[in-house]
Formats: sequence, C-alpha cells, structure tokens
Amino acid sequence: MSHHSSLFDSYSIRRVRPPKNKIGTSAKHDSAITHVMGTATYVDDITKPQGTLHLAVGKSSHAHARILGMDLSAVREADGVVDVLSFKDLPAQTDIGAVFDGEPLMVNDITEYVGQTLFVVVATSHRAAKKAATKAVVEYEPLPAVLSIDKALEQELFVRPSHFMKRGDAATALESAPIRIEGHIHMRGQEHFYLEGQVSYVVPCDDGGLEVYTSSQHPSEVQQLVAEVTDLPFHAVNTVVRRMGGGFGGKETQAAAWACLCGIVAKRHNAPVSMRLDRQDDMVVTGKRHEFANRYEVGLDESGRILGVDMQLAGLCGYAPDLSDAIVDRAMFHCDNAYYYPAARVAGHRCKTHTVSNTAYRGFGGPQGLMTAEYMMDHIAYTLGQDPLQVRLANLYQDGQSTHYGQTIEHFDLANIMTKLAADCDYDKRRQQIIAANKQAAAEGSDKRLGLALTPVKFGISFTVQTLNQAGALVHVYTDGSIHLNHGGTEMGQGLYIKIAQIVANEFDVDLDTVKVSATRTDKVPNTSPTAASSGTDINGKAAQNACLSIKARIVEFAAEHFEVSQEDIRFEQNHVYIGDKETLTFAEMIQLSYQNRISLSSTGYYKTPKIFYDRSKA
Ligand code: QUE
Repeated sequence: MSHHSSLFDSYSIRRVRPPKNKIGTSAKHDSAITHVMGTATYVDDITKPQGTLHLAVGKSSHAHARILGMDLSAVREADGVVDVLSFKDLPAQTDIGAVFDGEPLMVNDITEYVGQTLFVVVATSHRAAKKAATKAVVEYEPLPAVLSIDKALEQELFVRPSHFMKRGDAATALESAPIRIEGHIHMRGQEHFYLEGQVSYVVPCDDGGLEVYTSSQHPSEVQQLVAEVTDLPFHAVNTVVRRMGGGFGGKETQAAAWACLCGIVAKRHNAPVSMRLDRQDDMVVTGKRHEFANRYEVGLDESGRILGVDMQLAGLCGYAPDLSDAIVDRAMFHCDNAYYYPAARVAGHRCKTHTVSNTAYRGFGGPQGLMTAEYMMDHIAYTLGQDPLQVRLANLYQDGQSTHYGQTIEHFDLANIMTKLAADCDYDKRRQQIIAANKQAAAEGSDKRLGLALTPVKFGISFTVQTLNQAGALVHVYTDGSIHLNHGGTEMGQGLYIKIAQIVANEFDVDLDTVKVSATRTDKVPNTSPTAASSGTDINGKAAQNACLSIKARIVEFAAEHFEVSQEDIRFEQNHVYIGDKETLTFAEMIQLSYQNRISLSSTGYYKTPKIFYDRSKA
C-alpha cells in the first residue's frame, strides 16, 4: 500500500492488539480534559463578533392579570438599547407550545404566571438589556389566581382533559374487601438547577437562514419553532448543540423560547443575537418538576394482598400543557410500581394553575406515580402490623400477569432479586436489631429512630408516545481510516457521545480514538427526538450501529470480490481487516483500498424501537 498517514502510521506495523477503550471498558468522557481545563465551549463561551445584540426579557410581576398598559419609553431610552419588542412585533407564529398551543412567546393581553415575558429588550450588551428591562411601567388589572392543586381540582381547571386507566371493577373489589384503607401523599416540585442556564445564540446567514446555537435536549424542536416564529421553512434553520451543562429535562421544551426570541431579532436586525438567563431569572421563568397530590383507596385480604385499588393522581402543570399530558400519563403508568392490582381504577388530572409551566424532569412523572404505590405499601404494612418487605413481596407482579394498562409482564425477576438482596444484606436480622434499638430509644426518651427499606422499581424506559421512539445517525469513514460520527442524541454531561463512539468503534473493532464525535446538528440528522426517556443510547446507538453495518456490508462485498474469497471470510478485528488467511490489511489500508475502488464510505443509519405502543383511546 502506498498510503501513509501521520495519524495512523503506527497502525501499519502489523502488531495485533485489542482495540483501545472497547465497549465494556471505562473510557473517559470525550470532554473530560476540556471540562476540567475550563476550555470546553458552551454556548455563552462562543466568541461573538462586534455588533452582536443581546436580549433580556421584561417579566410579569402578577400571577394572573390583564395588562392594561405598558409604558416602555424609559426602556427605549435607556443606555445601549437598540430596540424593544412586544407581542404586536412578533412576525409570524406567536405560540411555541411544544405539543399543544398555550405558550405565547410574549403576553398579548393576560399574563398567567409571575415571570411571563411581557416584552423583549434588544441592547448592545447583556447588562444594558437587563438594566433597561427594569424601567418599564406596566399597569395590571389583577385577576383571581389559582395556585394550588386542590383549588384547581375544586374548580376543575385543567390544561388537558383527565385520562383514566381501568382494569376490572375496582369499586366492587373495594366494597367486598375485608380490609380497606385510604391515604394521600403530596410531593412538591424541584428546580432542575442545570449547571449552565438557558442560553441561545443565533447568527443570520447570507441566504436568509438562521444558524441556531442552543443548549437544548431537543434540537429538532428548537429548529422547528424558530422556523415557525420567523416564517422560514425548516430547511433554512440549522440548530447546533455541541454540549449542555446539564439538562435533567429542563432543556427539553424550555430551551426553545430564548432561541425563538434570538431568531426573531436576528432576522429583524440582520445581526447575531445572544441571550442568556441569569440564574435568578432562570429559576423564576422556567418550569420545574410537577408537584403531585395523589390519593388512594385500597382493598386487601387479611394477609395484606391487594384486591383492588382506586387512585387519583393530580399533577400541578402550571399555566400551559407543555409535556404535562405525557408526564401525568407516565405517573399513571408507574402508580403500580412493581405490584399487581387485580382490579384498578386510575385517574390522572392535569391541574392548571397560574404558575410557570412545569416540564420534563428526570423520571418524567414516574417517580411521582411509583412513590404513591410505595407509600401505600408502607401504609398497608403499618396497618396490618406486617414487615413492609413482606407486604411488598406478597404483592409483586408475577410473569404472565398484566398491568392496569394491559401490558403483559415478562422477564419479571424482581422477586428473585429482592429475596436474594434481603438474604445478602441480612435484612431480617437488621430489621430485628432496628426494632430493638428503636424500642430502647423510645424508652430513653430519645427522638432518634433508625429505618430500613428494601424497595423495588419497575421503570418504563422509552417514550410513551410511539412516534418518538426513532433515531438517526450519520457515519463517514475518511481515507485515513478515521471515522466521523453524528447522531440525533445530545450530550449533557451524561457521556452519550463517548458511548455511541464506543458502539461505532466496536462495530469496526478499531480503537475508540479512531472515532470523532461531532456536535448534534439538525442539518446532519433530521427530525430527531429529544434526548430523553432513558432512550438516548439505545436508539441513537442502534442508528449509528446500523450506519456502520451498511458501510461494512459494502466493504465486505467489495473485498470478497477483490480478493476472491467468500464474504464470511472477511473479518473486522483488532484494527485490521482479515481476508480469510490470505491477507491482512490494517483498517486504514482496507478503507483506502475501498476508496480506490469507488466504494461509498458514508452512510446514514436509522432505528425504531420494536414492540412498543400505547393506544391512548383505549388506555
Ligand atoms: C421522558 C419521557 C417522555 C418524554 C420526555 C422525557 C415521554 C414522552 C415525551 C413526549 C411526548 C410527546 C411529545 C414530546 C415528548 O417526552 O414518555 O415532545 O410531543 O412521551 O424526558 O418518558
């Protein structure tokens, strides 16, 4: 071979060794060094040209009020201010609701939460914009505000219709049960506290399009919404996400508003536009984990086995739907946690309140559902004077049973796992010790108690909305044997990029550093799903693997013909390609040879999760 490359020179020595950082080994994060050095570039770190404009929002100070008037003259006259926009200046679509309408980019008439955007200041610096925004004089006519789940339930104020899941006749099961108990559990919300706040930077292109840099878990949605609010076709907007400083669900839908505002102003002024939320603003104006107030009534036999359950789950959604339909659905899917409810009725309510719209947050309603089941288990145990672990074991699913939404339980190993864990950790002995210690503490008048719990979790990974369970990838192999990888998943510190690079390296059996990970871009892989629902590695990894398999198949077909061997004799192993026992090429040599012979070395890959659906109309 005449091919020489500095990067791969060492490989042309035919020293066979296992590839570095294979799947199953712990490769370091692709940005570990730059994270530590502080040189990893986040959106706000991008060097921006002179003339870049900066945005700040004017925020509502009322939870629910009619805007009678806004005097923005002092804002306009403030230092560094270039422009001020309010609702009437929006050029195209005004609503950015992710799934359902209800999230105006700016308030038109009625504000529905403290912090809602009333107007946007365009200035020559971030500080100038922020300072000017405080100078508005806004006249409000306060309206009654609903701020709690109870009030919303009472007034039947919902952002979406309630949804119900049923199995058998729960009412009859409860009526005829020898033991009946009821209870409730209230779980509060939670701030995401991603390390990097919401941020966006939009650069206009010479063809009228927009290049959007954002910290988003859902680049395709940002692309689509920016296009819709600026009246551009989707192809004219490209979203780039190299990394986020944490997301935790808080950047799934709620990164879009800032990108949209930047996009509108970038187009209006034909200038690059930057916007970031300072922490104190970010915490006020973005949604959090859903607060839930859940009730249950459960019928039992004398042994503590559940005969029927009636549950009501109510999530505090805030003023708009956002992802609340799917979040309350997931709470409903998990309200059995790992337990069989022979008869069940589950109601899920999406309470509308005059607060910021709550959003995806790690677990996506699942924790709020399954906590209800766990709380109920303890309630049953304490009522019957049984060990909580025994109550849990007695009510666990068994293979072949089905859930209250009709999914057959398969591969259910929890009973074995829990029994083994209980034995391994000396559960019974420790339980006795704790009971004795707590008795003594009580006798001594101490308020200190010890506790012990062994708790199972059944969690449904993947999107509950079937469509979203698909992914795409793009893999290029260059003629030096180096590999470029792109896919629809986003990196937020969790290590997705390096994991998918490992999948690609594994498919060709080459060193991990042969594969370069690249920023997620909507012009490379289109129509992507959010990186969410515990599915990022699975779906994007399979898509990337499928791209590799296409390229490999072409190489194998070519090599078999070229070397006159059968396709089965060609193996990608240990940075080499073996042509039976005839010939051994380095991976780079094989790639070079394929190129010389006009074999395409680039492929898209696609994957859709099999066997997954929910018919919501039948619940
Ligand atoms: C976790 C999830 C889901 C999710 C986000 C998560 C999920 C789901 C959706 C969803 C539904 C409809 C949409 C959309 C997202 O998001 O199950 O954009 O239009 O269905 O973090 O489990």
